[in-house]
Amino acid sequence: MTALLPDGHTFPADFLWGAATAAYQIEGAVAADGRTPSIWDTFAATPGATLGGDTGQVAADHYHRTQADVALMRELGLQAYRMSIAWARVQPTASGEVNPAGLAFYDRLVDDLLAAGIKPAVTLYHWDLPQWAQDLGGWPARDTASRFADYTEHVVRALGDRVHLWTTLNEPWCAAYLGYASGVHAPGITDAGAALAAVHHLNLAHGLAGRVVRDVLGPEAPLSVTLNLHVVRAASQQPADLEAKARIDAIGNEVFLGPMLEGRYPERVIADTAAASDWSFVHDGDLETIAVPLTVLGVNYYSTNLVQAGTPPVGDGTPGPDGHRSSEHTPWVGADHVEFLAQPGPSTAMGWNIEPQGLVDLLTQLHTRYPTLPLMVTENGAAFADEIAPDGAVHDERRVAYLRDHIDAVWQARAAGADVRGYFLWSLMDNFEWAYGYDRRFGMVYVDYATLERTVKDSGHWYAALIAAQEAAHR
Ligand code: IFM
Repeated sequence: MTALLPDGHTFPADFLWGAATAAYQIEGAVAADGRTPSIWDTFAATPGATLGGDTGQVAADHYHRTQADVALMRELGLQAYRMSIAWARVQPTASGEVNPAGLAFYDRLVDDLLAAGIKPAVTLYHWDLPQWAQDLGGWPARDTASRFADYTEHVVRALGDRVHLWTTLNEPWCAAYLGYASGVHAPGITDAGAALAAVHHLNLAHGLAGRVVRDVLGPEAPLSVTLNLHVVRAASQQPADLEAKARIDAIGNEVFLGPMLEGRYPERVIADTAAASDWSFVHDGDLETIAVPLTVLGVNYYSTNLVQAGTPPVGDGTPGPDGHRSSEHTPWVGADHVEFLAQPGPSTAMGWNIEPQGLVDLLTQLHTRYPTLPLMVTENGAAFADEIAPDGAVHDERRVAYLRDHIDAVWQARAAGADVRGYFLWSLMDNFEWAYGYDRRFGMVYVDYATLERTVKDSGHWYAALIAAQEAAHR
């Protein structure tokens, strides 16, 4: 087996080792026990929206296999599991009435996890907005933030202090810009002004929901948000290329970090996007609400971006798969005259370049900027075209190498002073990779979509061995 980590690269005893998934990507059972459609059910049913027309109808059928999946997590030695809740299971209609069967599913799952010695880390929103909420205006509508806070209150009261970490949103960048600007994600809208309103209302939803978590569970309740911060590099030190980098930083990162951690929208975000919006959706008091103090900042990292001054970008900045509908619209609102460059070196099946140093840079820079804010890697992983080998195993050595190098990057960031408290591998199992359907496999557990049988890949065995070795180092 591939070496675990370089000798002596030991993490502290309380460093949290976990894996992550999201409701729509694994659960299936889209009409079970009172659940109603989310925007992803509607979007995936739209011809051409996802690769191969794939939908989350069955996904990995986790809804019907939770006990076996939790047993598998235990076998792997996971200390924590990051999951998300499907809002449309909890509040299936616009009345906001709670569906007890929907909540009961998560109640049992949390209990099963705890019984297996696994800490539940719960994300309240991982992109599956109820369709009814979209019909009322979706994230561009202010009321969606209040509705999210109401939903949060029901979930937090039900699961309470059994949850190790509450995360309000996963990657609001994707929800806002891929959902409402480039339209490659649900609900498939292409309206730059709507995307900016969505950004603000997602930020507001984070603040309102975070305050609900604290109101219900107390001021020390563990609270986070997960951001897919972009590591952006300029192709040269020429002023025009540096300006291109600053624009992507602003619209990709600062538009969330600013309000959430500093209680302000940077002036350049407003200025750069003036052609699309006057930002009149920001009301007095919103920024104070959004800047709810966090226990830890969740960081998702996969790759880096290289930009230069040039023609406006199209699509989502990554190569689209053959035959997949590629958007003519850019998610990079206000970033005209920025060009994304292909990067040399190896990449994953997503076309994303493999660069562990980007994770070191991201974590150390965040620590320098927010020295008292602990960090958690809430997603990191790689898609490759895995297959079951004749010996019945999945020999995914490129994923093993990716994980080893990135986990060691976390170690290096810690050694440089960054206060990183945990690492969640994306993903526990192969799942519905949004617009790419089932064509991209991120799991450390292989899912045979015909039989739904699970097979632990070599990367899963490697990760289990790593966790065991890290634990043993503290005995
Ligand atoms: O599958 C997604 C996940 O839902 C959010 N972060 C990135 C992953 C890989 O694309």
